[in-house]
Amino acid sequence: MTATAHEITYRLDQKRSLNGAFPGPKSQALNERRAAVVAAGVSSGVPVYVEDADGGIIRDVDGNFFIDLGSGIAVTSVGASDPAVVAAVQDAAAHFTHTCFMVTPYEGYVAVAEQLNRLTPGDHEKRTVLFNSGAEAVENAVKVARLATGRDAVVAFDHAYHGRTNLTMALTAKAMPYKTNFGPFAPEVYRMPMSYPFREENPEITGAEAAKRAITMIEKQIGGDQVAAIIIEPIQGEGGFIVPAEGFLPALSAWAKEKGIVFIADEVQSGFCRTGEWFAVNHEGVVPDIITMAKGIAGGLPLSAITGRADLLDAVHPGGLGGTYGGNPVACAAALAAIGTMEQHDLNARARHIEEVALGRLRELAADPSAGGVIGDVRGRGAMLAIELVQAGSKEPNAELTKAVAAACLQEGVIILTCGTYGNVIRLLPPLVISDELLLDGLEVLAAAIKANA
Ligand code: PLZ
Repeated sequence: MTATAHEITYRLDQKRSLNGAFPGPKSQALNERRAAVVAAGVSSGVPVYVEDADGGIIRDVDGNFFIDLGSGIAVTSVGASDPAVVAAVQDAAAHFTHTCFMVTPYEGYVAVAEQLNRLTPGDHEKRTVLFNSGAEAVENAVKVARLATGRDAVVAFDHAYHGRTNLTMALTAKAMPYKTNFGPFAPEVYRMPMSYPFREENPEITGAEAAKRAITMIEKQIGGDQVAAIIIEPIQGEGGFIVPAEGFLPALSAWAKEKGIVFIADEVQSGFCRTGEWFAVNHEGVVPDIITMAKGIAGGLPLSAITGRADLLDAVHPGGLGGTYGGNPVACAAALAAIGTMEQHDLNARARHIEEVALGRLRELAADPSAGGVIGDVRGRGAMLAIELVQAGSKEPNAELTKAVAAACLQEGVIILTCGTYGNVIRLLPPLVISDELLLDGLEVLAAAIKANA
């Protein structure tokens, strides 16, 4: 049976509604206050301020109801105010907000580690460490890989996004806005060609061949025995929701194993039911040595984690890993509740249902002559879906149209995110608890926006 959102109860009316032009007066006033105090380097895609959010709806301070097709960048998969998460957070906070796990430990941290060791792929012995952000998880995965292997080099891929801290900027591929003028960057990071089916020169290239291409370059440019880790997003997020050709990830991970290279799957964006599996690597049966997690893990609270082979993680000397806030007790309580909600409502099935509903609609739209041939590619898994917009009849990226479509959607009350190295990808990341009605309404708005702007 296909899962529906019917058993999910909502606090806010799940309906798009705008009361006049926005930003309304309250949001405008907040924007003015903000401009005087918040650094210009932090920008927001949507000019309204949030007052409440629930299910697939974000309500602003002026009473506008927006459809949320972004989940705060793939975070609020269980919704922005899942009752189980809210109750767990309230209860945890009422007892203690912090003690520092490195000083006086508590059960929540251990319980989250138990859950992550259970849910991540592979039935080998595992260990977990908790942190605060995705970037911090990535940094620590690389630290562990370097220590455990005694090697320096780290391999990342074209179009990769791994964060904004110094090492993760080096791992991230795109200069603007993430890297430009923020260097110098960490050394010993090497970039290899990704499998990007839509943009391959040879459209016939298989996943195994694309892996071979990268492996040959690694061997020639670095030497396999110099490489501590290969880090890859199994479905690339910020880089454009790029799903590598089938066989690419298994071939890479098999080669890494052969060479003693730590294979790190960065599942910060793709993890926790987003793609219809607990982790995106599960679609091809790949078992990473270390997996990085954040975003969807804790229903909106800041928490991240690395889970991996016990021999790698336990190689680190006591005191070598940690941080003041890592595995904060309130965030741990939220994670346990969010994981509970994912299991109780079978959000993996919900994500697959969203794929069924949305992918069909997007493919129809791509083939619809009134969309003017601007949808070059439709791709993704589960509730991590995208369309790549091009100049009609070519593969030339169309960033201008992408911006215009996102703006037109927002104008109609639908929050839609863009991404991609070329800025020409519209991505859908709805909360997994969104109702079919809202999802379909959002997709109709998107279709109309494309037709009107194509
Ligand atoms: N790895 C795969 O997607 C975060 C970044 C938004 P943090 N992606 C959203 C932005 O412009 O800053 C991300 C990711 C993958 C790592 C990260 C980093 O996670 O929690 O933002 O540090």
